[in-house]
Parts: sequence; structure tokens; C-alpha cells
Amino acid sequence: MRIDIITVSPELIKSPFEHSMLKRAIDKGLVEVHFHNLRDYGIGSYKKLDDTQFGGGAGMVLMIEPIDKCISKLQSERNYDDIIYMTPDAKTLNQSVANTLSLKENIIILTGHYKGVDQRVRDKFITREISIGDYVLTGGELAAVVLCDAVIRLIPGVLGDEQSALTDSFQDDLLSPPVYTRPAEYDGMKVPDILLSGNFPKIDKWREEKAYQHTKNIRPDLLDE
Ligand code: 6GU
Repeated sequence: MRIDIITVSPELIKSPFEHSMLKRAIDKGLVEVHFHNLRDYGIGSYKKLDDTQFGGGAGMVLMIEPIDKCISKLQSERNYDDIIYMTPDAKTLNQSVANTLSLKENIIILTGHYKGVDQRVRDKFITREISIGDYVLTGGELAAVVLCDAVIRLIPGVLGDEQSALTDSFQDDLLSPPVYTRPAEYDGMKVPDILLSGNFPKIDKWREEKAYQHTKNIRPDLLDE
């Protein structure tokens, strides 16, 4: 998989890809991540990227020309399965979208800033718009990192334990049950006996019940779906 991220602040988001799971996936050759500084496509000697909005109103809008130049250059080099725009005014990211994207060959992620991008960018290029939740970030960069993490960990071979992506919260629409490790008792707080029993069918059943109860308590909306 190849991911091209177009952003006005590549430096803000490079470091997560230099550590831990994301770095390992890149080192193993399972994913390539390329950063494109929109400023390199800016207009004139000032490398202008944004302007005030037609019709008035506060906030600057990213202009179409620099984004067109950057995306068109990438498209001349390879085909893209999806061109994604990170924006709070979109459907929220979920596990199903992450699963879908993990199967793509080449994707572009465009991150917005300021008041967003000229609508014509969205009309002309964007095939998918994604928000990461109902709150506003200063830019789409951190949201792009969240998306990349959620997608890259699903690529076969990225996680050491192949099972672990499948037993995640949300993979089966239930939140995870509680987990414990040694010691079996700490400061009077005991691990539930069932987990020490060695009775694995019973343990599975206990975990399922706990997952269901936890989901019902804090995310009943997941059970409705
Ligand atoms: Cl994708 N961008 C911004 N700026 N804010 C957000 C978001 C994205 N998702 C949630 N909040």
C-alpha cells in the first residue's frame, strides 16, 4: 500500500511514522508513506496557498490551484483508488471504513486547514471525506495520522500477533472486556477467579458477557446497529 499525504505542515505529523507500529510497517515494506508540502505548489513568489472567502466571513480558504497542481502531479505518476479529504464536516471514521481502506493499493489523503478548501477541490478530486469525531481540530493533520494508524495496523503482516486485530473492540461491534495480568492480587484487589480457572469455554463466555455489559452501559448505540 502507498499513502500520499498532502499537507501544509508535514513536520507536524512525520514523527508518528518514525516510531513503533507505523515505523515497523514501513520498514517491513508493507506500506509507503509520502509527504507533500502544499507550500511547494503555492502561487507566486510568496507561495500563496489561501485567500478570503467569497461572500465574506472570517477565516481563510485553501485555494484550488496549489491543490490541483499537487494532486495532478501525483495522478500523472500512478492511479489512486481513493482521494480522501480530512474534514470535520463529513461522516465519522469507523472500523468498517478502516477495513475497506486497508485493502487499497494507492490513496491520497488531503488535510484541510483554516476554513477548509475551496468546494471545487472537493467536487473535482475528492472521492471520500472523513471526520474522526464530533469536535473541531485546528487542522486535518492529526486526523490523518489517526486514519493512517487505524488503516495500517490492519494490513496483513503489520501486527505481530495476527489475531490481535481481529479481537479488537469494534471488529465485532462490541467493546473489549476487561483484561488483567500478574500479580493475581495487588493491594487487596483480586483478578476474577474465572480467569485463573483454566476453563477456557467458561472464560470465553465470561468475556463475551462482560463485553456485552460494558457496551450496553456506555455505548448502547453500538447494539442498535
Ligand atoms: Cl478530519 N479535521 C479537523 N480539522 N477537525 C476534525 C476532524 C478533521 N475530525 C474531527 N475533527
